[in-house]
Amino acid sequence: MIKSQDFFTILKENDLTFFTGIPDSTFKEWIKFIIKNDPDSLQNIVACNECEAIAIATGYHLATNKIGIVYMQNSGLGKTVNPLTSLCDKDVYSIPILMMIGWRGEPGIKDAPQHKKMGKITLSLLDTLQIPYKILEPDIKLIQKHVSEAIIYLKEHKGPFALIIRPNLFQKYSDIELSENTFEISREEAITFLMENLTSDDIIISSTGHLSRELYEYREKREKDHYKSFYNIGSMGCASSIGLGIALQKPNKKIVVFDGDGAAIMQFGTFTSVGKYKPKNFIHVIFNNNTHESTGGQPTNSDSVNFCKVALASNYNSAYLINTLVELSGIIPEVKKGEGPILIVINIKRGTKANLKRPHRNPEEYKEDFMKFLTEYKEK
Ligand SMILES: Cc1ncc(C[n+]2csc(CCOP(=O)(O)OP(=O)(O)O)c2C)c(N)n1
Repeated sequence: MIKSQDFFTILKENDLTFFTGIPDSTFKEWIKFIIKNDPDSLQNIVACNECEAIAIATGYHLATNKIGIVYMQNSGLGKTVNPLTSLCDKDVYSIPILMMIGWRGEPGIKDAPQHKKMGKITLSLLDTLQIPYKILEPDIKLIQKHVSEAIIYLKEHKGPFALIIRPNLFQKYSDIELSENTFEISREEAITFLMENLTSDDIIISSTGHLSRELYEYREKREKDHYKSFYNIGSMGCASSIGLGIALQKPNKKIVVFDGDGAAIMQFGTFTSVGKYKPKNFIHVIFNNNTHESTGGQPTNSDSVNFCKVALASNYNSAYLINTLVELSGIIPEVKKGEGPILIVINIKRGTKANLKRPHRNPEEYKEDFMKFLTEYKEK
């Protein structure tokens, strides 16, 4: 393992002090380091998605003639293909960017199913994009050499270069947690409350990370009615769009989306699609902890966002901001009677149980049960 400080020293020697991206648990200790050292010795801009991060680093380069670093999990690499090919590529504007890509799903290493395909194709996708890369080994001298090679390439060829990061490259940076929020409800309490008071027979589409895993645990411990859930374990930010697609086909069934603040921000445009097509049976719940908790608690930009105003301005019918279980309980009758789209933002504190379970069956099996449930519903 290497120390984040040693890695940063190498970057700083090469005038690389600008960072933007979406976090990955693969290098959460490194991200803790850049958050803690921003803005003293570096600048870190929290992006809404990886595509945007490439564009922000492009703007940084245009304004300074320096090279920005974009960090991401390899699941976000797909989102960057458009700006990499149509903005940064040498056939277009030739923008040098150093990418740090967390390698989930590396062949031969056990990982969750949503990482399998991208893990397998990460290096070949970079080859296809004609982006050279180095896989970083835990050897600081070798890393120094790779960064020097990257700099030579970036300056000569003026195009993107990638550093591939495996889990556990970085040592623990510090025990200091990233900032706490002051909210009082836990995600588990909010899920339990909603499941028991609002959604027992509804369809729930849940977002990537701890949220789907907590909902899974809820169902696993009780009725085991997983068939009413679509656990959107990958494709971060897509839960509300999946919900929209179902809601429009099943107008008599309530569709409840359990979303994260980071995920909602990642695909913010979805608010406009939901508002435009206005499904009456659509309830969108955002569990807002102001962080990407599932990848280590890095901040999202939600502390400066008013989700309720965004939803109303996008043509949702109503929107509620909830801080306590009493408030949540107070809106349930209205929400049950009300016409969608309805947004409920629940401010939740950080934290989750250790060793949260993951859905244990093959995702396709859950999908088949879920589709059967939807079909049978139609026949009723
Ligand atoms: C496109 C993409 N980028 C990054 C990730 C890695 N990732 C998984 S969960 C997560 C955080 C989700 O944050 P939020 O929606 O706020 O939910 P929380 O983790 O706080 O429950 C991230 C960044 C991913 N799965 N997909």
